[in-house]
Amino acid sequence: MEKKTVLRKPKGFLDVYKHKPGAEKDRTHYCPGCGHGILHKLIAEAMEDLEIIDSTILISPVGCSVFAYYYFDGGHFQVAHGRAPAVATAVSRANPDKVVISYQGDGDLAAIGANNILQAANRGENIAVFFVNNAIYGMTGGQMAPTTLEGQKTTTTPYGRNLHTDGYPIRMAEIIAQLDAPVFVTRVSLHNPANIRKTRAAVRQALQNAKEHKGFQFVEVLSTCPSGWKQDPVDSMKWVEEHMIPVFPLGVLRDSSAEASVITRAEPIVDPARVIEKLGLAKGPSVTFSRGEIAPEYSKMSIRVAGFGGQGIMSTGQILAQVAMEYGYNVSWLPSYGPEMRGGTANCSVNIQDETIGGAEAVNPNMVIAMNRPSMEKFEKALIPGGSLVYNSTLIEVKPVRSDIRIFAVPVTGLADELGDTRVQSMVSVGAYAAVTGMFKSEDIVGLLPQVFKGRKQEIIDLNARAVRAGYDFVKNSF
Ligand SMILES: Cc1ncc(C[n+]2csc(CCOP(=O)(O)OP(=O)(O)O)c2C)c(N)n1
Repeated sequence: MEKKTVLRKPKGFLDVYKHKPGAEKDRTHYCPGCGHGILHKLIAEAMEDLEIIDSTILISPVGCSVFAYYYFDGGHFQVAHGRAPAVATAVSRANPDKVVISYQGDGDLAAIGANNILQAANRGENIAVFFVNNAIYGMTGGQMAPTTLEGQKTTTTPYGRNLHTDGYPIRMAEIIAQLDAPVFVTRVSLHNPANIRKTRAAVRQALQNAKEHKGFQFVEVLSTCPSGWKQDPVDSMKWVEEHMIPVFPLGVLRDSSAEASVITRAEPIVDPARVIEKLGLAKGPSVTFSRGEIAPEYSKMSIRVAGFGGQGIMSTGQILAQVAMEYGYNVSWLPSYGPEMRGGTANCSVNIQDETIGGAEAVNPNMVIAMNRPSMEKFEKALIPGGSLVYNSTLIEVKPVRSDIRIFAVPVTGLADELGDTRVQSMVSVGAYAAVTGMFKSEDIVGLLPQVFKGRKQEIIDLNARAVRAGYDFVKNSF
């Protein structure tokens, strides 16, 4: 029978690459001559041949490979710049039967994420790291990376990398290889077919070890970036051979695959039952207050509180969450700080609902409490149609622009000042929130204040009680 060669996409890839909703293409977003596509193919083939497609979880980074989730037919997490090893650690420890891949560029792994990778390697996490070293920050247009060569021109080293001012190229594989824990550490290259075959073997070795849960695998892959290097693909391949390999020699730096024992980190260090008991969670939710009638639009809240640092933004959110717990709701509170603490912008997200909370950030809130103008301008847009905007009319002189939301102008700072202390603004906001939503009774909040201000003087508690009532009454009397 005649032998036929069938060229097809490896099954480790998805059938269709959905780059953008509605724009399905059958090719990748990589530039011609880029090494990422070749390495992607080698990984996808190995996933198929090692039968790990269903058990692979891939952590994609920030950089040109951010879109790995468009291509691979495995589980995915996309993470913040440099944080793939940390997320891979969590994923692998929570799922000890899975193959966890951390795919990273040199800006990602060797600059912003350098400590992350070192600590994960040193702990010998059960992960396979593919480190694409193209000597440059590709995605952002070709800035210097820690791996940029001496004399190499980049957008941030227009006269070439100067060792005296910019330091030396970092050899990550060598650094990782001298740690005790890693099992397999190698450097390979994609600059010609013979080396692509060696890379193929290295990818398989790393993934085979990962499949057998044999600890930390590190494959550094020298790769081309014709766009970032301002060269054509053919010259790029020559450049790897002539310039990169002398600085980043190829070969296996460490391989204890044969002797490495299977590492299992499934056993929790702390017994979860003890944690539950210690935190008092075993008792179930403590419901102190009974709920009143709540309009359907306020029965499930996703709230953004925003303003200047120092305006009590974080405490407003915390107190809303704390009070809601006493009514038996599930709650979350997530702070987000600007670069400065006092005087800078700050906001927090609060969720209050009966269902389990999936994500803590209030991306599309149904309530925004804006304490200053920049916060209102930023978060008014995010409100869902029909959502509620409570804004601090003492400090915000402009009017909200949307007509499809409910608007509550509350002079939060003014009401606090009338009580003699601007710092009680947060309690005025909490009172206003209670009146707008009907979710809390003002006297319930007041009843909780001794607990909130435990150990503080009675006069502070009384002042805050007046602030809650001031915000509550203002809304009740005005709207
Ligand atoms: C915290 C943070 N800082 C900076 C950036 C901007 N940024 C996006 S990609 C990138 C560099 C990626 O370079 P590399 O890891 O080498 O990957 P490549 O694009 O070359 O594949 C940077 C600095 C960001 N997205 N997040």
